[in-house]
Amino acid sequence: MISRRSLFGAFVALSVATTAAHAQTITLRSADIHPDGYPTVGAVKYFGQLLEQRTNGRIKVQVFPSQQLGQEKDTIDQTRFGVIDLNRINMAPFNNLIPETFVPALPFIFKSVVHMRAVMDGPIGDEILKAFEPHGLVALAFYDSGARSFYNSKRPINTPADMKGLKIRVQQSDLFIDLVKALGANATPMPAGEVYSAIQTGVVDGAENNWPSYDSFRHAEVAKFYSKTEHSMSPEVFVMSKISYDKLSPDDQKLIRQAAKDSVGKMRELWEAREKTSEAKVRAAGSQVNEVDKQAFIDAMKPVYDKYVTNPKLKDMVARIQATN
Ligand code: BDP
Repeated sequence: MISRRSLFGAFVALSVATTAAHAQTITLRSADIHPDGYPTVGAVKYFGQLLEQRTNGRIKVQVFPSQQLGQEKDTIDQTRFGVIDLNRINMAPFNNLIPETFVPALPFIFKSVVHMRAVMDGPIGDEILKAFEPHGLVALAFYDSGARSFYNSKRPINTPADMKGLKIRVQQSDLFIDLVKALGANATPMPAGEVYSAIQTGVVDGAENNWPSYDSFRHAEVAKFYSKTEHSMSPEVFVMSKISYDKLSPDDQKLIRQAAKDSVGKMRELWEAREKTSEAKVRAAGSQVNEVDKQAFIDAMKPVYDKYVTNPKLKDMVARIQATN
């Protein structure tokens, strides 16, 4: 027979357990400058769904798209200080902080998407992910970002000579400034959110990006000439604040890492579809697209390699990438 006391005891224990379970419900806030529906936002939401399923709802992810938490560079600091838990961001704004991150952004370092994935999915990719840790960030996964090409409001670019004198917006990365300078154009670093009006008002003549961003940022409306230089495949990276990560149990940390890895395939699926629809959309809306003399662009990039690939570690990494099939 159960005594009153033990019934009471059982009730208390249960409510404590419930309270404890409640107290342990964790919601992680994730930043993205892209709007809802963009592949990166979709991939992080998918990551959140996986986590929620695998923890029976104990860990949730709330994505703040459309620059709600700020431009990329601001969100880096907030993530390092633990104000934002997760951040999907391009590698370029990390270039000045973490030298390893400029390696996959180097002009023409990858021969193809297949080559890029082989490198980023393998040991070189892991080394680059690890390089974030001393900077207060746990880099969880790379996401595809296609190839970036130049576009502008003035003229088609066929050879580097056509770039001469153009004012081109770049991401806030010295590597990208030098890349544009090596082509004889003027580089203006600025956050993505300011580029549309900068082109519209003539502060810059153009920028460089992949099809989905050219479309999604509506740059196609103000810069009709899209020239397929495909000069950089600077990937996206999904990072977590080390402060937030360290608060989790080792088991939860493992779940986070695994769910991030498992979201890469989803990202690639969303990305491939979006590249096609964006390209078709901007072409139909009147963008003038042209192929370029690629070799001339590759040749013009030598000074960038000479300036950036200087120490033995980076030289070795570049050599290993070039040797990867
Ligand atoms: C897009 C990236 C985004 C960058 C943006 C840019 O997805 O993270 O911020 O380019 O050019 O392709 O700033």
